[in-house]
Amino acid sequence: MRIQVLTIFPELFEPFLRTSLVGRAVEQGLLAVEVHDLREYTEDRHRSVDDEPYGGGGGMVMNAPVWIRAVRSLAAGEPPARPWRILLSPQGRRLDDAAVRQIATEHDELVLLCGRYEGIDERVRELVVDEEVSIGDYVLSGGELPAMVLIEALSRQVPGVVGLPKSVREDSFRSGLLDHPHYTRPAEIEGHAVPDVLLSGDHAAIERWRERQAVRATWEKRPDLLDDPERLAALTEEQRRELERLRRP
Ligand code: 4HQ
Repeated sequence: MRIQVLTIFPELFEPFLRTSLVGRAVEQGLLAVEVHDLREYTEDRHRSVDDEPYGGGGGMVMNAPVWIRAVRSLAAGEPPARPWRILLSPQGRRLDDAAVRQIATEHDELVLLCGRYEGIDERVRELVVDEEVSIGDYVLSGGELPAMVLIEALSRQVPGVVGLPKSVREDSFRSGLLDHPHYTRPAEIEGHAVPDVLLSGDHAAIERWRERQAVRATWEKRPDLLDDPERLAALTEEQRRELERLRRP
């Protein structure tokens, strides 16, 4: 997968792209990320990218012409022959697991537009954006953190990036639910013990316990996830029985 980013703060991406899972994916050539400084596409002496809003009011608005030049120079033509253009914005489709998977499967090349200030001239959306994506209902100062969130989530969908085949398999096994609790040493902390089954060495029993715990965690913390028929259909027999017990104790 190849991702190009447009931003006035390219330096924000440097440690992120060098570190951890994303860093390794880039190093291994599984993921290519190119960060472009929007100011490189300005044509005035001061390299300005914003101006006062028509109609007045506070704040500044990012200029359309510089964005349009930049996006077209990175992603010319028509899809699927050119990269898919995503604007990070609170007005976008809310990012969730289904959206991440869809973007990852449908598009091999992306351009991510990271805005700043009070927003971007509406003509940018109209002329050079294919899709708007939001990472949640809160207001940030720029699209850079949302772009990094999207890049990290997408990278995990690229084959070969998430290393351990075992954890991937067990992940999809419990797919769509919250994770079961995790423990490591010591076996007891201030009277809080690790559940016995995890020390039993009985791997089948441990797997059944984890499946049940995933259902319980979801029931207690995110019951809305259990309203989704797709998720219910993906439950194992063990998980179905646990859900029955929770529903009528
Ligand atoms: N932004 N999810 C960029 C966001 C946001 C979000 C606000 C985007 C500021 C300039 N983006 N503008 N939430 O809060 O994606």
